[in-house]
Amino acid sequence: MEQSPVKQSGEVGRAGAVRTAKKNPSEPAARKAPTSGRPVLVGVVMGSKSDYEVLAPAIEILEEFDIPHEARVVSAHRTPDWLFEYAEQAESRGLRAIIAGAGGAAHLPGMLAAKTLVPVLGVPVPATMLNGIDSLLSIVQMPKGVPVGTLAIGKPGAANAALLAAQMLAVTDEALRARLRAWRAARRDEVLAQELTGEQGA
Ligand code: RP5
Repeated sequence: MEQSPVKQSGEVGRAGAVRTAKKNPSEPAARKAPTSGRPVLVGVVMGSKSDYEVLAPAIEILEEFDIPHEARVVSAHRTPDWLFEYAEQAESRGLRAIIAGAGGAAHLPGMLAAKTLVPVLGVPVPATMLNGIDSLLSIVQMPKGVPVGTLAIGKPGAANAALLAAQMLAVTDEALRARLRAWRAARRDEVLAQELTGEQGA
């Protein structure tokens, strides 16, 4: 069995128990401690630390909506045992959604989905010469029976994955629903306030 990179980061053990020790608070994974000791509801996992920048908008949205979450590196092809463990424990740990981003062949979302009934939202990461088209096709083309909700390539997809997770949670959370309504209204108002200048408005 391979060692969990998350365990190595000093944040979470293989059993999924949250640890407080952090080797380096500036590390992306270390910054993503579960909020206020509340149970984690959304897991954000990525195939490599190099995917973090693309997944960051998902984390920012979850923080904005005050949704307890965690961020973990889980590689389908380099840490398959850790992937199985994460997926197998997701339901008992109380996760309500998993956002999974990966580049290249991007089998992480599909493999997670194969091992848990917790809904998996896949984010294709542009990490190769194919700029995420490879990951998009890999994630979206799950055979019938094991669905992965697939979002757009890159940061917009990551943000939308978090918004979708929030909307899923809002089905049973009126306060969160109100925050989502307010967020949408703010986006509407931003657009209504936009004015074209000079030749743009001709
Ligand atoms: C995938 O390979 C990861 O999701 C990442 O997008 C890509 C490259 O990984 P690194 O070589 O940067 O670790 O598994």
